[in-house]
Amino acid sequence: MAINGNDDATDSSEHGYIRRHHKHEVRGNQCSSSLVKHIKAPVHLVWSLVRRFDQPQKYKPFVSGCYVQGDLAIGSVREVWVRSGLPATTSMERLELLDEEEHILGIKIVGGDHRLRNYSSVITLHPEVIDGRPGTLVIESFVVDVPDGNTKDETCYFVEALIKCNLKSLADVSERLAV
Ligand code: A9S
Repeated sequence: MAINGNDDATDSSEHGYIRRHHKHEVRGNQCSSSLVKHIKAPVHLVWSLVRRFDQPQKYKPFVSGCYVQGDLAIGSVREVWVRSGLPATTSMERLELLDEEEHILGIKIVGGDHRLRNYSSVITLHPEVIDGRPGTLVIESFVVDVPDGNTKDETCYFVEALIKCNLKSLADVSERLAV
């Protein structure tokens, strides 16, 4: 039983979700953060976009395409093609966790011509009611090495800005489908 009287397993607050699913081991030279987005669309619809490890371009605005070796099993690796104008052209990413019941996707970046080393992220979806309609609370957290020559704050700011764009686009695509 947690101090606030909520039992961890049943605590359905953002705080409870973050504590349960978004704990990252953060080393001295790393930064970590989590972002929250409330989407006016039901969880099954948002999940239908998030779960597609083979098609991140369904909602990620910086991605032009993707190629996956293997059969989308845990451990599959995708090659993500990044749109021009960004500080990368490709990113190799491994599927770490895909939980169809709990709506959890975990990935690790394992390569690519960019500066995000040891990047690991978890995204979780939670049902909620928004304006009396079925909605989705999305939480995305990450941990990443702070590159040489950058500060923790700069690195966190950079990654948070990218994830905010991804979550805004996920909301736009989901809410358009939910109409
Ligand atoms: O795609 C994600 O889920 C999250 C991030 C932070 C992806 C970042 C990125 O794809 C760029 C957008 C190209 C920025 C990578 C891997 C490196 C970058 O520098």
